[in-house]
Amino acid sequence: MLYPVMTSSRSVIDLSGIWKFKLDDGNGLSEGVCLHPLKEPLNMPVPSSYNDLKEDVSFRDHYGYVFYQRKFSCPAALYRDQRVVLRFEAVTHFARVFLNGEEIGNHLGGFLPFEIEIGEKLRDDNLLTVAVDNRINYHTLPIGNLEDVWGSRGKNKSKKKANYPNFDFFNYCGITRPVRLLIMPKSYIDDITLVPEVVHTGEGSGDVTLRYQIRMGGENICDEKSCRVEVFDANGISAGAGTGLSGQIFIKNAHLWQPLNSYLYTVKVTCGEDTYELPYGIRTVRVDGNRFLINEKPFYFKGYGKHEDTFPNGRGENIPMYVKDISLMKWQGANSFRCSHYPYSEEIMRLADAEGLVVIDETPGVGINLAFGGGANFDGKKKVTYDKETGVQTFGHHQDVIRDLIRRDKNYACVVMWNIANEPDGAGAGAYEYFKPLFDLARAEDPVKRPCCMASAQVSGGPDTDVSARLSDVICLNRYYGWYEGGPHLDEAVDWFREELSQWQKLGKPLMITEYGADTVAGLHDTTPVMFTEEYQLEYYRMNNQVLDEFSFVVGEHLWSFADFATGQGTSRVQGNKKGLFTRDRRPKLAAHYIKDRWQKIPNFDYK
Ligand code: GCB
Repeated sequence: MLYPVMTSSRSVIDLSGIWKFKLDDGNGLSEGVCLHPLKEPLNMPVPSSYNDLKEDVSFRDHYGYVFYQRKFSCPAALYRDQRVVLRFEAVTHFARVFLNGEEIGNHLGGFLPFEIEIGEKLRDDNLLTVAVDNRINYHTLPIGNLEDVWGSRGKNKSKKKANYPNFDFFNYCGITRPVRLLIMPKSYIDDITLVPEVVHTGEGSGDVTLRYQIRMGGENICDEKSCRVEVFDANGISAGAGTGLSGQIFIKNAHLWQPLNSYLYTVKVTCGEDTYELPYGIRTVRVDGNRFLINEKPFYFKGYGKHEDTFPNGRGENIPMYVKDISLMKWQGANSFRCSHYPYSEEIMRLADAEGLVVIDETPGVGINLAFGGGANFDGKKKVTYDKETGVQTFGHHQDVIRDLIRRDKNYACVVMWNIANEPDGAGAGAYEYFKPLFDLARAEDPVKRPCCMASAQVSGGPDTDVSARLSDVICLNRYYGWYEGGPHLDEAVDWFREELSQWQKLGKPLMITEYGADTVAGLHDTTPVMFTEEYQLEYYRMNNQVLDEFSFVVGEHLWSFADFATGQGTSRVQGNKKGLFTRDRRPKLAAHYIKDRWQKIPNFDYK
């Protein structure tokens, strides 16, 4: 799915701004509120999560639908005889879209774009209403529980109908990314797939055969011969061209995209009346034995898992913060991050491509674990994650999000690996049967066959029990030795961590730590490093890093987490998760300086 850009044949009209907004009282849809102007609406920005923008817990934790509405007009001269598409970059989690009193489409899944053709339906003045459902359950990704399994541990349980996330981040919702009108020729470029074959010729250069495939959509598909694909270098000089809907272009001595040393070509496609331009980096990535190779050189991941989480946007797109975050990453000597735990805005993917940040791209497959912490079993009934009747019912939707994610992100050089899920029940009965077809799907869908992984939970055990041993190309462990496991006894946790890594080493695959961290309340200090102080976080990382450095098959360290972030309420969360190296407003904690010092000494390549 192509990102919306303006070209000589395409217009993009941004519908961002203040929309009308209303919480549903449970009857809105049946009373037809989406068909007429909303009565007594609030004002609400798009894009943004709505949760933190008005006061009161009943607003922030509202359960069910909310309604967004705006009027718009579009100059007829712009869209006459053109294809008009309404594009939503992300609506969390389920959207029903109404235009001029008619329901025109819906979409499940809160983190990927969807489009609806509206050409015939446009009038001079239009009323657009979006009903957004924030409810999560065993059918959605991420997974929600039907009762509060993480909160009160006493015998008195809330009977409230509410969202009970089976994951550790606040369930921010709404129209979180832009809404746009796209206007393009009726015969249009629907998709571009690029597959480079690279003969490496030197540091950052190679002879490249770029195979391309163009898919056209719409009416009167143009003559194949009218299709021209041209590659321009960063100075705008032509580097090669081809004709036809598929073909190959040879680029001698091409400039490769490298971590922290980005180089982007522009691929310009013209077919019939339509033109599209794609920034495109050329690089190779593969696993070889227990090494992770980028451009055939052993890469070491230094970075973080993070969240799209800022105040007061919630999960709403925050472009200045994307720029700031990447600046902080570079300040610290990081070279990579993981889109935990859902696909991020394409703005940050494009930025990572441009800035040379390496990205592990992730589906919203989080919470697929009903065995977690005993949580879901508190009522005494054993819940089995993959039970066909009582377990999660997400397999079909999981396939959809894998397809849609890869279709969206397949051409990004920054993306080097697909993470299929975060901390699923990797040792549960049925885990292999659930995940094997999903790994197969990702491998089949990706034209350049990037490695695939899952971020494994400690509760899934070691290589004998965790299905990731069989499925992942890179073993990715979320481990909390010295925090959940053995905290505060760092002197013992160090041995347990070492012992576990020795087990995984026998597999002969590369391994990276995709999460490790300790909750740290900024400003809490002590001469004795006790848990939650900045000093403890520092000692925690020192201990863990010492172990990581002992193992040559460890190809990376992603700290948890880049910055503090909002979560649901619970006895172990102090106004959110405090494992950030930075506070939520991006101030460094003590350990951030230690990590900076460490990472600046660790090269991106050939560390081990
Ligand atoms: C994890 C999860 C992450 C949590 C983290 C924590 O393993 O993947 O979503 O936030 O632990 O801090 O507990």
